[in-house]
Amino acid sequence: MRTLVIIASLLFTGLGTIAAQAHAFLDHASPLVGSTVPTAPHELTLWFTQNLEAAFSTVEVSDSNGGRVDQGKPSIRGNTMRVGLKALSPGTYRVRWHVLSVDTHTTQGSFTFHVGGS
Ligand SMILES: [Cu+2]
Repeated sequence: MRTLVIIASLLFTGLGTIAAQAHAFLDHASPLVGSTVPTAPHELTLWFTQNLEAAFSTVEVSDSNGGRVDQGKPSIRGNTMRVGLKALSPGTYRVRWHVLSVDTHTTQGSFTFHVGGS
């Protein structure tokens, strides 16, 4: 009987570990990751797999020269992060995000999107 209890508690510990590994990863973005958009977007939106802690979650968008083209502080609501964009000329832009999810884990990543020319 005691053995059973120990096995059961090990199983629960194992499950807890698996659940805690579900960090906030990027689910999808607008503009889409790696996409080419015909017209310059006025806003970048990121959707994550978990809710975010707004105070510790940031995003930066930069042009091919490394200049910031985002409007600064993102607005965060639940699992969604939005930031306004300056007027973008045709070119490639890099998005770098760094977030703290409500399970207290930090994750980060980056991707590019392209604004097409005429
Ligand atoms: Cu996590």
